[in-house]
Amino acid sequence: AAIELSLRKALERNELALYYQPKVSLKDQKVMGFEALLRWNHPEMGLVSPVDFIPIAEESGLIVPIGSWVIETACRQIRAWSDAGFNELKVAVNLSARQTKSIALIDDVLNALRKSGLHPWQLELEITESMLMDNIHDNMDLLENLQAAGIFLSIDDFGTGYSSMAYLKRLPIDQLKIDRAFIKDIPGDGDDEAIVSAIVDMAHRLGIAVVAEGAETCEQIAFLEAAGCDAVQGFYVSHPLTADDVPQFLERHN
Ligand code: G
Ligand code: G
Ligand code: MN
Ligand code: NA
Repeated sequence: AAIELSLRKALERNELALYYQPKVSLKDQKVMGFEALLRWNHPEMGLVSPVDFIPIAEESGLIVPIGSWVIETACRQIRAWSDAGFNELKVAVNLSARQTKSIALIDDVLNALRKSGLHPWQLELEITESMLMDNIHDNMDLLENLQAAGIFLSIDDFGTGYSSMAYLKRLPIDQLKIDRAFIKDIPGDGDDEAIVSAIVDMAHRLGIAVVAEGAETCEQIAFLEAAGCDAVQGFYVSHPLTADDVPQFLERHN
């Protein structure tokens, strides 16, 4: 299709960009790092959401070179901010299903770390709960290899994808990101409050950190803090920022 053809050209034409959404610790308000979010600046269509082009990239296999560009660009960018004197920040990159099945992934990750000089723990990889459970045996091996390399591993959109407690116990996971569906009606919805509190307690007992996604209000932040959640990401703290806007954000928030 025409869109696939123009996506194929997008990388070489410099039409892809990363936005960065901050993640803030609830313990001390410190900026821990950013989630890198891919955007396509199409010459005619304008800004295209990943929701619309990631499926095409997956289907066509273009996600492998694009994903590799995302990992390398995110690592270089975080390294540049560290060199500029900001704290040692983490950067989180979203993986797609096709990437987790690609043998190139580990090499891409190790190359990006080597070229940028980032510490492995500064790179966080996010894999959605449903993607993880879809192919749990292969993913278990992949996560074990990534963990052995020192990479920080998160389960994205947690709570929407049927993971069994048995796997949660065995998976080499550092962090859960609670899906924003559970955050949007707290405080107030007693069921969601119970679910969020229970996820936090369970994760902590397993030695796993917890981030809440999609926090938009001061009341949500207060609830999450009281529930013992480690960190938040969401419009309340900041929308995803262009790389140019990040240094100013960091100056104001640390
Ligand atoms: O940033 P936004 O809300 O538009 O993102 C929409 C979806 O696209 C989210 O599910 C997010 O995880 C996904 N996404 C954003 N950037 C990337 C990326 O670099 N790779 C993959 N695979 N998914 C991404
Ligand atoms: O699926 P994933 O969790 O990776 O999706 C990340 C996407 O969620 C980002 O693209 C971002 O645009 C969106 N997002 C981030 N914070 C908020 C928020 O507070 N509210 C809503 N509705 N969306 C958010
Ligand atoms: Mn994510
Ligand atoms: Na995601």
